[in-house]
Amino acid sequence: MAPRIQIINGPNLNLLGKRQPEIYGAETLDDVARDCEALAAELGLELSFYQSNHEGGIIDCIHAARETCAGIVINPGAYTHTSVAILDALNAFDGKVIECHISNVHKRESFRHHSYVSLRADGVIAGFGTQGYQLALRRMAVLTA
Ligand code: CA2
Repeated sequence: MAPRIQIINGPNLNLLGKRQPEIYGAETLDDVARDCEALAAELGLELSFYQSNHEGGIIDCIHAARETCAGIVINPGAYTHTSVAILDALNAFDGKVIECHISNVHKRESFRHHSYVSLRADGVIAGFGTQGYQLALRRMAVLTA
């Protein structure tokens, strides 16, 4: 059976392509989902795509993935820098985890330099724009083979 990968996007990422294109690019989240679906088919991966502006929704999604998914690609948005609860949920997930940021967080404000999620992530991508999701999926295909 094809490994299933859960892609999770956190708060405000529903605005992708609609505001601040100089930081986050012109692609919408629907564009990202469509590109990821196409690549997943090529790579032999099943995909689930989720976005929430709520910490609890993201945690519930991670819990559900425990039963169904071999890997999680997560852009936790600003929760990256604040959420021990999301880190705890990821620590209860046995599969692979890749943290993905559209912008290069290390080139931005110092409060974006620390990530709780990085303590759990098997890999971290930052600064590759929305292409980062595709790079994460390519790596997931290797890690879950
Ligand atoms: O670079 C990333 O992917 C971030 O995870 C994005 C978060 C930010 O808080 C992190 O430090 C880095 C913010 C997401 C906001 O997304 C928007 C997209 C378009 C317009 C407005 C916000």
